[in-house]
Amino acid sequence: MKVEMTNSKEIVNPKQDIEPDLIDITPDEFKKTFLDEVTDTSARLLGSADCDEIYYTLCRTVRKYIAKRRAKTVREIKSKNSKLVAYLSAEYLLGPQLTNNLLSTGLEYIVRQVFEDLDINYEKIISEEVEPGLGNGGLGRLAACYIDSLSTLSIPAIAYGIRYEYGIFKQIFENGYQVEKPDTWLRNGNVWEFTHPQHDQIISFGGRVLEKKSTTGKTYYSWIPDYSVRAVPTDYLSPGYRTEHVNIIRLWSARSTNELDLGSFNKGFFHEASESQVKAENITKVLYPEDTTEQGKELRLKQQYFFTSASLKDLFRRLYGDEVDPDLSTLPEKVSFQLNDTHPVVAVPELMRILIDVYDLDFDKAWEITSQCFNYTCHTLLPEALEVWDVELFERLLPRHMQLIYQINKRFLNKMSEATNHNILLMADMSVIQEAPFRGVRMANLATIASKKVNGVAELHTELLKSSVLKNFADFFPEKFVNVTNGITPRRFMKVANSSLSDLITETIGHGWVKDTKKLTELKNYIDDSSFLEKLDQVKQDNKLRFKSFLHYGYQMTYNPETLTDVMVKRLHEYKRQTLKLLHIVTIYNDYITGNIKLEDITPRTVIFGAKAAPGYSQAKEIIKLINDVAAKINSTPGLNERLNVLFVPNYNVTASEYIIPASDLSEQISLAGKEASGTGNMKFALNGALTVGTLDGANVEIRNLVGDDNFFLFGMTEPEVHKLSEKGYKPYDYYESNPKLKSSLDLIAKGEFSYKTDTVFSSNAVVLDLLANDRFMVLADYQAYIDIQHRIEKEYANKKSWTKKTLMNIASCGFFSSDRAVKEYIDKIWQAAPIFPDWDT
Ligand code: 26Q
Repeated sequence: MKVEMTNSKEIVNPKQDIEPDLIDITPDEFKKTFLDEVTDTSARLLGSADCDEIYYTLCRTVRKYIAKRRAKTVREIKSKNSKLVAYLSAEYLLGPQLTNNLLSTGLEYIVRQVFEDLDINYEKIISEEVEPGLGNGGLGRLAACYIDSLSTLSIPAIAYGIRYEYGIFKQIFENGYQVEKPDTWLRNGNVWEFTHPQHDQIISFGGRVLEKKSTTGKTYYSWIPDYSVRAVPTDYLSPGYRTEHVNIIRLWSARSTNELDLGSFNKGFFHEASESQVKAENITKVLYPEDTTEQGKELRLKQQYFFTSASLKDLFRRLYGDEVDPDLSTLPEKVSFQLNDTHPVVAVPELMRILIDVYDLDFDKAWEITSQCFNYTCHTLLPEALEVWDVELFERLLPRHMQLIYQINKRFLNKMSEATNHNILLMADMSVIQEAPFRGVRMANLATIASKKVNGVAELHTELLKSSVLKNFADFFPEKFVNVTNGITPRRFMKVANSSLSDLITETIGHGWVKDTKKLTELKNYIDDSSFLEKLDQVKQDNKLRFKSFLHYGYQMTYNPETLTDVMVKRLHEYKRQTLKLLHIVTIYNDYITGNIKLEDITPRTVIFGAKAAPGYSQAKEIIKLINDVAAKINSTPGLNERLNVLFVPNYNVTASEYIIPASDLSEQISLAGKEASGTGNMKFALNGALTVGTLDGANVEIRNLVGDDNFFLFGMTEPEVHKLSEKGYKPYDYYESNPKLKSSLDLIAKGEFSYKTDTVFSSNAVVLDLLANDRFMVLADYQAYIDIQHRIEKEYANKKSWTKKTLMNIASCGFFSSDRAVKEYIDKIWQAAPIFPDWDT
């Protein structure tokens, strides 16, 4: 049915009565702008434009509205002289831009109408987008959620980062093995970018430092670098939801400072002619696909310095322009820098260098300012994941910064010496410089010393930080440490990803929940309302059908939407324990083939995996291979495959998450207690009505507290129990010997049951041997508890109505996990920034 085009604004949005739009445009007006733009960008009429061109044109049209709002925001920020939040992060996992921008502007309904009228398939056009995968996982996605909330809350902010030419690799499977393909996300250009070459910055490396005396006798230092590169900024606009406010994500690309060497070129030395360009551009060529520290990679340190130095200089340009002698003592009132983990911590000595060497401040004054400007978010608990840079490398690349770090450390240690009565052990632990196993710069210590506030990302994590990794710092500077439990944006992970659920919620309690998720608790009033519960079921079913076609068209995978959809999607890491899920699957298989369980007693279930392994993490890659092998066997076992299926969706990313999460019944959050700092997937699932099976780890603890014990499937050891067991000496083999089911499942894997080709037996062995000999993350110790809880889950799932009620309780109780709440906590506890459009308390 065609929608009538009209000039009347009242019927623009069929849901206008419940969800008012900000946008001041009629479908006819939009249609005209759009059609003009088609011709303008493709020199064609609509009829002969292909999908790609239509996608591009639509983006260009939408972008205009956001650009206008951005211009207004800039004017507002300037006139109010507001404090700025500068978020420094090496990663941003932004996800597709078009859907989010349509939502934020309120244009979505108009576009749907206009497209229907023009006979254009909206869904098809939307799916044209290649997402910018400029991050590895949780930390990068968190940064993207926070910038969305900062915009929605009208907080002036700039998110600084790197415009990697190749983002996180594209994962494909060959013979069950992970194969990495380059992510060519920029191949067709990117329509959302605003590049500002006029705001470039020169970034230097290497060389030496000269000590000089001024005419007044003052010693000063002059850094004579070896070489420099150009940093060119490209902005992505981040529009707030239903507000005029638009922040930017400013990503830096490296370019050569030299033009092509025409002399060499004319002599026919083509390679030499462009050598300096190639060398410079290498800096922002690829995202490191590791999500734990890869020690000692020079290029990685270059990336870190490159983007933080460019960002600081950009900020000085904005704040002080060409002022010769600005009042720098008020810098902490003008800006707060948030360090997203230790990756941008080299910004600390860089700010010191700017203040001392460029603006001629003395060291103490510079330190007073610097230590008021920075704050540090820690995202890990694994001591081996803390970044430590080789002193020799640091000195070679950034000699002046190394000098400043020594000076910072010396003053700090002098103070500590006094405070601790020269306790050498304590000082060695807190020193920025480690002596063994190699001389290194400990970035977490530097960050902690330099920051006004240090935060963990979930309650348990912050407590463990204070009692383990950063214990001595927390003992001496307790006021520094705060907790801010992570959050996720309800715009992308509910409104965009799950429009059926969002519409049902809005119909039921009004639209206010999108900006104030506390309102979701009102849904609890419907716990006994059968018609509401039926609708909630229907939403899940619709989402499962949507997921089914995603799997079918995208991956040629068959999925039965009538099954318990059991999902584990996250990076592949031993501590996250994908192998525990695997052992559960193998146990069901084993029970089936040995006749321990009848087919009709098996709960129909589809297990969905999604996980990328760092290319250099061989054990993780063996686990991927084993999951694929087990999946292949299960899916081809007659009888069993009518009840149990295992689907490993390749290349899990934000786009895929938007299909997978809304279709899930069960969310697997099964890390060893004390290892997952927070998790954010866990929040996305709960807010979309999946129930969690989880350990008391990271933010699971808080999810469980909010949803209640009855609505959360808890299992496994607690962190203190884990601690005790490792003190006592953990012996995985004892669990193997004493548990026949566990033993036979592991034996089955080891004997090659799932290795359909002899050359793949290795993966089975690698995984089993490690579990028996080391099992660093105590999979075997939690095995029985996990099997038991899965039995309980099956029983509970059989009672549809009670399951749906639990679903409702999860959605209604998890409003706390909105990134708006998290960002407000950062504002109150850490940044002391204020909104510029005054409507943020709605
Ligand atoms: C560091 C140095 C060299 C190369 C790579 C890295 C690197 C890159 C990415 C180290 C770590 C990361 C990413 C870490 C990460 O995503 N951590 C997750 O952060 C989430 C947001 O706070 C938490 O919810 C997760 O618990 C945590 O694992």
